[in-house]
Parts: sequence; C-alpha cells; structure tokens
Amino acid sequence: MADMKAYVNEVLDLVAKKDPNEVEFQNTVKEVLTTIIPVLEKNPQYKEAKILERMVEAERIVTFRVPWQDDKGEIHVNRGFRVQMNSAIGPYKGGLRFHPSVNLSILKFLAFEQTFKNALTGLPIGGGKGGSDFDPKGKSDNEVMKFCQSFMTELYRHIGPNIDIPAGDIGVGGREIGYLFGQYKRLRDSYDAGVLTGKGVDYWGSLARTEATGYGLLYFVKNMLDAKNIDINGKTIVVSGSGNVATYAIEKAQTFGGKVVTCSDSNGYVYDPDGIKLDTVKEIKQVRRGRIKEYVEKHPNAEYHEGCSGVWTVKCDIALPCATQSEINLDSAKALVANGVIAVGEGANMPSTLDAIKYFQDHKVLFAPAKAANAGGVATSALEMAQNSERLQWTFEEVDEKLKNIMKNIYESSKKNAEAFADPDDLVAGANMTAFKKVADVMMAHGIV
Ligand code: NDP
Ligand code: 2IT
Repeated sequence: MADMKAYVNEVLDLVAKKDPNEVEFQNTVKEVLTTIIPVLEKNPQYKEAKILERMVEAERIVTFRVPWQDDKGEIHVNRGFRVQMNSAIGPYKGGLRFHPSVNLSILKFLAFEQTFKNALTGLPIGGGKGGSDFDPKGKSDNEVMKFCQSFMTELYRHIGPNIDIPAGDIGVGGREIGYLFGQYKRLRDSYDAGVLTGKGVDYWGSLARTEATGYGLLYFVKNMLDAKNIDINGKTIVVSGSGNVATYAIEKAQTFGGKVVTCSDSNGYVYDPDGIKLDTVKEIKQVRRGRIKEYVEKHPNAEYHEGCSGVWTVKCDIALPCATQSEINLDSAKALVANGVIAVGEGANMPSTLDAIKYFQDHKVLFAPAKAANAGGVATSALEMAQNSERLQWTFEEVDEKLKNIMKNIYESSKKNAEAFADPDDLVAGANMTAFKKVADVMMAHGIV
C-alpha cells in the first residue's frame, strides 16, 4: 500500500521539479493521482509500465505567434497554444479558451482534466485543450474575425476530424467557432464538418450542443440528489458566471423547479431574491455582449455587488460554480457550509480549490466534481462528430435523451467505484478511478508509445 502512495508522491515530485511554475497543472495532477491509489494497488502492472509518468507528459504541445491588426490599423501579437495531451481512446478533443489569463499551466491542467472527463463519457475521444491570451472583450466583430483567422492559419496544420477536434470554452462561442471553421475550410479547401464542434446548426453543428454543458450538469446533480431522496424542486440555488455553462445550468435548474437567485461575471454578481430572469441575462450577454450589472436596470428588486467571491456568501441549498477555475477557495467553502449548503455541482473546470473540496467532503456536502458533472458538453460534441460522420443531423430531443443517459452512466460508474474503493459518497475518487482505469488499460494495450 505504502508502495503505491510512494509511487504517486514520486510522480508528483517529478511534475513539480520539471515545471515548478505550473501550479494549476500540479494541482489537477495531485487531485487525480492521490485518489487512484486503490486502482494502482490492484494493478501493479501500471507502475511497471510507467503509466503515470507517461500520462503527465503531453503527447505534443504547439505554441505559435498570432499576429493581427485592429480596426485602427494597430498590430497586436498574441500567443496561441494547443496541448495534445492523450490520444489513447480517440483523437484529441477539447475546447479553445480565449482569455488574457491563458498560459501553458492552465491549458495543461485543462487538457489533463479533459483526458479523464472524455474517458468518462464512454465515447471515442482523447484529451486536448488550446487557446490564446487574446481578450475578446471590447473587440469588434471584425477584430474577433481577424484574430480567429490568424489563429487558425497556424492551428489548421495540427488538427483534423481524425486528429484533433477543438470546440469552445471561455471566450469561444458560436461566433468564434464560425470564423475558425470558415478559415479552416478555406485553407484546406475541403468541407470537413467534423474538425470543430459547437458549430452553427445550419453548418452541421449538433442541436442541443449549446445547452449541453449546463443541462448535463443539472442531469448529473439530479442523479446525485435523487439517490438521497432530495428534490431540486423548491431549492434555492446560487450560480456563478453568466456565459454558456451558467446560462443553461440556470435554464434547466429552473425547469426542475429550483429557485436560482444569483449569476455573475468577472466584475460582480447579481442577487435577485425573486429568482433570476433568464431572458434578461440572455439579452445582456448573448445579444448585447454587455455586463451583468445592467440586470438591475430592468429589475430594481435585484441587487448588484462588485467582486466575484461574494456570490458564495449568499444563502443557498445548492451551489453551481460555472465561471472559472479556483473561484471557490476555502473561505468561500466555509461560507457556503455555514449557510447550510447541501450540494455543490461543478459546471466550470476545477472551480473549487483542493482545500475547498476537502472542506465540503469533511462536512458531508454532496459534491459533483467537474470532470464528471460538466462532461455533458464534450459528450455532446462527440455526438456532433458522430452526426458529421454520418452526414445527418439528429433532433434536439434525440440528442437531449442521449445526453441524459450519458450523464446517468457517468454518475453510476463514478458512484460504483466510490462505493467499492473509497467513501461511498466520494464522487471525486469514484470518477477519477473510473476514468483513470479506462485510459490506463488502453495505454497498456497500445504498448510503449
Ligand atoms: P463563457 O466565456 O461563455 O462564460 C464564462 C463566464 O465566466 C462569464 O460570465 C465570465 O465573465 C466568467 N469568468 C470568466 N473568467 C472569469 C474570472 N477569471 N473570474 C470571474 N469570472 C470569470 O465560458 P463557458 O461558460 O463556456 O465556460 C465557463 C466554465 O465552464 C469554464 O471553466 C470552462 O472551462 C467550463 N466548461 C465549459 C464547457 C463548454 O461547453 N463551454 C464544457 C465544460 C466546462 P466575463 O464575461 O466578465 O469574462
Ligand atoms: O471543458 C470542456 O469540456 C469544454 N470546454 C468542451 C470541450 C468540447 O470539445 O466540447
């Protein structure tokens, strides 16, 4: 037993020594490796084959210059990245993030998470992630298009429907995917619909892909709560963010009868004691690309507060972090627990710090970890790839039904491993063990590559 713990510590030390500045990457590796020790003990062949050392090294990383000209003729230079982490189970698959904070550590953490998340979906997709430190905020449509075209002019040589299939993430939605697809098509002179997912429905995007991450999060949380005979109906819910994931998490939470009282952006949060009016949020964010504080102009009963972390001081039964990484730290976790939170469902990637997760678990809060709970987005991306391969499009209902089943399977397989090898409610360990075993077994089958 001590043997495998020592092996894990060795690999964590190796990662810290090789890339001492990559804190986000180190944290996510730590979260996964420290929870899979029972699987390593049952399968000593993994250690012999140096599976962990191989998993923490990306198969390939490309970084590149992205020059572009703004509307005034000024020239800017951003940095582009694609991390191709693991292709054991399928071609690299994962989103692109455009945000000024983007760096290699963040993209390696996201690509590592993505590898295991994608394995949980049960669909043929490996793990990757990419993006740029470009900030789309305040840019004109023309500037965003120019940037996307320049970004794709380098990226296109590294991707393809059977090689690597990017999609959206923070700062990359339908508009950006459209410009990226247009440039890819022009450069390749070939209509490869399956090279990107999250496309517009008229050029072979999947119905329900826009909604899938938020809806999937609620399907997962519902499975977790149903098992404890807890109904979402009538519960007070706090959501952070007001982008793609947050919007459709709010929509499905409201359909389930939950009362969502907050949403936020990077400037501050809105508290509406009567329940968030989603039409207003969509109008501000999707149509006008405005700031969430504009919400209170239309709904004077609601309050706007500057700063993001305050949202976790609002009393609630269920918390759904849907903005970004590390948004719930130990202090926020303590505030939520003090206010009686029953469940936390992670819509964003790694929104809770490691000490916050431990605090939730120590206080018996039901905790739905990101790589399981937000996997509905990428799962539906894989369904988009399937539709593109058969050159057909499924109905919204068909895709939504498949999404529901996928989230149920992810919940059940994670729960099963939690019950067999850890605390029965520890879905962090359950999901990590399920995903790790699947990726490790395929890597073993492929030999030393
Ligand atoms: P969007 O760009 O659509 O929305 C992001 C939201 O989070 C915005 O409200 C944004 O506010 C806020 N936000 C971004 N960065 C910060 C920050 N540093 N501090 C506080 N708030 C911030 O992105 P998505 O909704 O697509 O992504 C949200 C999260 O969900 C990310 O962690 C992403 O990795 C994850 N995710 C996304 C999936 C998808 O399918 N899109 C799938 C699975 C996970 P502002 O407008 O002010 O920047
Ligand atoms: O983090 C994620 O799972 C995503 N941003 C979605 C990736 C995808 O390929 O749909």
